[in-house]
Amino acid sequence: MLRVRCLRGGSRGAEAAHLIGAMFGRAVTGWVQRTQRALQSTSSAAVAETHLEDEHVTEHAQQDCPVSSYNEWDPLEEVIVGLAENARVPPFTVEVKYFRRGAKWTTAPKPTMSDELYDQDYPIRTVEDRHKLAAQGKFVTTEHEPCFDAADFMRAGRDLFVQRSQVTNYMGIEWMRRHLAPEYKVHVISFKDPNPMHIDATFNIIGPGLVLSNPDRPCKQIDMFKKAGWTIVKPPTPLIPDDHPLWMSSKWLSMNVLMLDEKRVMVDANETTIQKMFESLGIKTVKVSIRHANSLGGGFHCWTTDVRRRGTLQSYFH
Ligand code: ABU
Repeated sequence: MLRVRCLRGGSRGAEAAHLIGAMFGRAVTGWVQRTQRALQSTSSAAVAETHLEDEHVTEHAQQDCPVSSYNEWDPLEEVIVGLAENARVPPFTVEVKYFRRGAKWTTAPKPTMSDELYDQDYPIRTVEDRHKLAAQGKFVTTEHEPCFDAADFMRAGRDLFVQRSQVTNYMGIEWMRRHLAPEYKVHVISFKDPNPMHIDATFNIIGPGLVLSNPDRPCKQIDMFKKAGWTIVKPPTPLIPDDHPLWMSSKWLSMNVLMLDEKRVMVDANETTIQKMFESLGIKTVKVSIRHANSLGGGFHCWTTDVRRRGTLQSYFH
């Protein structure tokens, strides 16, 4: 059974929680509804399970750690879905429960976001200028201090892929590299993209050696993947109308999908061409309308955090 948690914070929305609940069927819908009721009846920022008794920290746990997600496609067991209402940095809620049950808990460096972190002269108007600067690896953020968004990383077992973007700098990438070494290798990859910000509508890994690569934003290191035997799939042009309001996102949210397991994907109900593409790859599509959440910022991959997937740590990149 899939467990869905709803958390307020960032650009994550309640609508997505309802949608995902509806999509997964009655059991999960009931859970989401109970969660929503609980949210309405409490001022606390998040909701936790009601059936779990308060637990003390014990020495058990590593073997049944509640947090474990080695890649983007292993069978999904627990997922956090964000809520947009009262979005803010959420207080600790499920983290404490996970920690009690054995999860390793790390807080990444929190940028001060001082003026020095931003290039005050960065050209925000002309796309040509931004293309030129992006080609030189220059973006609106400087290297004043580490900063990164997790959404600029993609997981594939022992290999992680990250882009230097408007919101992720090389110091942030280096922090992640040192933090995860030597078990994991962090590869910096780049794209022909004047405004990179979150990799999951650009290069979305959907299976072992299988990646959706945005044809508008070619990957400059694609040969590295081809040599490793990966299959590169170019998704079709999105169908979302040009006048559909989007926040900090592009129409390529169509490829911002969530894998439920290797053979099932959650995809926008309106994006029929990418649905056909998935079916031709032997991947069953679970169709959910998410366009209203697109307007708040992001697609399925953005709105969710896969807390636990069933699977083992492997290498898919040699
Ligand atoms: N945050 C994912 C969307 C980024 C993009 O549209 O390229």
